[in-house]
Amino acid sequence: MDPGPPSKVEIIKTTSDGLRGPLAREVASATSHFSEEARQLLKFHGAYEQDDRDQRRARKDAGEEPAYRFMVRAKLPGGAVTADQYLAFDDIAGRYANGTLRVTTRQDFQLHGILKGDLKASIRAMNDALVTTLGACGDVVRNVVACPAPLHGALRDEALAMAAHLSAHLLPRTRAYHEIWLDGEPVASTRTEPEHDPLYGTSYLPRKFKVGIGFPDDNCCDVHSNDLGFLAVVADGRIAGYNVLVGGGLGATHGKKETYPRLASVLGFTLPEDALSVARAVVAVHRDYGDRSNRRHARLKYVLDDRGLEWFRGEVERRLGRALPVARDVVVTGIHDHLGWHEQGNGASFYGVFIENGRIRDTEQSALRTALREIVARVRPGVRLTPQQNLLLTDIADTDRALVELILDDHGVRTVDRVSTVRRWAMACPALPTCGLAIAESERALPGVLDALERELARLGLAESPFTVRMTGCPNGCARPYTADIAFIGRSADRYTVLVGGSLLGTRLAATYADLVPRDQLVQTVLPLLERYAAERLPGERFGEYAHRTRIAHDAAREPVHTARESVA
Ligand code: SRM
Ligand code: SF4
Repeated sequence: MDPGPPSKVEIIKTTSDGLRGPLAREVASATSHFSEEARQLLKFHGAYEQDDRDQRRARKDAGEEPAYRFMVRAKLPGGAVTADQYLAFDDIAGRYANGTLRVTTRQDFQLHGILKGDLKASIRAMNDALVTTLGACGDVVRNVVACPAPLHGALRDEALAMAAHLSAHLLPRTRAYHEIWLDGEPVASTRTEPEHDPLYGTSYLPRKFKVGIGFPDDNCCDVHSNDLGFLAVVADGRIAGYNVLVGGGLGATHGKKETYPRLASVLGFTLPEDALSVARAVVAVHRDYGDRSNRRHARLKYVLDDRGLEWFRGEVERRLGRALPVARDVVVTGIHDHLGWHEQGNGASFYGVFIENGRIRDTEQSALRTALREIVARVRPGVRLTPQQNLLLTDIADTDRALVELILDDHGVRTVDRVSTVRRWAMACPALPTCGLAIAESERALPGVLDALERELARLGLAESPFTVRMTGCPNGCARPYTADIAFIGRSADRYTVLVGGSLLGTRLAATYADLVPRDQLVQTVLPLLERYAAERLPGERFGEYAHRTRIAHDAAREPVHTARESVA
């Protein structure tokens, strides 16, 4: 295979001297934005240069430069933060960002609207709270997702500990981050030896790399959407090991068949203590064989499809120096969103707060951000972010339950019993006005679409049926629309491609049903399907399964990963 010339980003990485490039100088300069080289390197440090797209046209017409703003993403393995860390994020959001906190689909916090002059102070303040942004973006291993619910038994704790362990050991080794943001040793000049990074070398990975840990009875992490997934094999109440899944990824480009969403394939099995070495081996195969010429073809899924699963297993085993045990017979059967009250088993409870599209903010209707700040300051719970963009308040003593409810109620926060089933399971990516890649609205549009959908579902007697509606402003798939029961994917300004037939469990891809649908006709477009579903569904059959079984979509939905007995809570 002719590898082709290295892409521009490859050259920037290799010549960056461990992700330094011109960053330190440009951070210190009084400009509103960065050069292309610094902008690319900035991502590895957890920040994106954006501009306020609502202002773009007017500023251009007025001959002004774009309204540059920065997004900073903190890397939070398993979505776990302490009360103090939560309060620090809340403070940074108010002090330097746009006054909102965004829970991401990978259990991170994102802050939007930061001015370049405040970037260093923001990142520093996160580090003061013992949180890093290093590797939250860029061509490295991203945040490791794991079920955040502190349920009975030690299973979840084990998975969470593994997420933290993998994350810490798969970070880039460079000291550039400390030098640039935390005023560590001076940049480059005093170093005589280049830093050695045995995993990432000097060119890092060809593309982002995502790791997830899932449970068969609770795939809240959509483990099959990750480049590397660990699906727990539970025996005698403990995690006996993990099935290793490789090559998941959802990004696609409209009209380009050579890019596509893909669910991960089963590679083998690992004991928990060997998971890190397996992860290193899989990452190394991506590093060595990923496409460094064409970034659209650079994810691990394309290495796998171009070269085959057997070849891939051989490469992983060669790096491990041993054969990978055969995968155990495990299927995904359930998913939970962990909302509402749940016993933790130690005299404490946790409460899952519904956060619409992950955006924590105060509005006229609900002072969600203030309520959470007050609860965290007074009750001092643990805080966990979920891969469904929600937030769990953990370790709440029984005596504090009433106080938590009172504070939420006083601030007009909708408790989960007052949120419709369809809204509870829905997700949207940020899209406009922050995302530079958005071609249509998403986070700002989905609530209105759901208002209309809720009315129809109630009329059809489907108000209690759980299924996922996911919207994105472009085909990159940030809210994981390709595994949704119903997906609206931005196609052009205010028009969407409609997909149906995915699975709430994340084990089946949806297929295209309609294209270029205007936003105000989205509900009308899926309505005939919902009517048929209401009339023809089998007992217990969910919408995605029905759509898949009856092949109502144009391109027949791809085969599921597993035929599963499904349970939802
Ligand atoms: Fe994403 C790029 C937001 C999860 C696939 N994603 C972006 C950027 C950074 C836009 C950019 O490159 O300029 C978005 C920033 C928007 C903003 O204003 O905040 C963005 N992605 C998000 C978040 C915040 C969406 C959300 O609603 O929470 C999620 C942050 C996760 C995190 O904390 O790390 C987010 N992105 C995902 C997921 C879902 C997942 O990982 O579970 C996917 C699909 C899975 C996958 O990676 O295949 C995803 N994002 C992409 C892609 C397509 C990658 C590809 O292989 O083609 C891009 C574009 C790119 O990388 O070039 C992208
Ligand atoms: Fe931006 Fe597209 Fe991701 Fe939405 S799906 S956040 S529009 S890149």
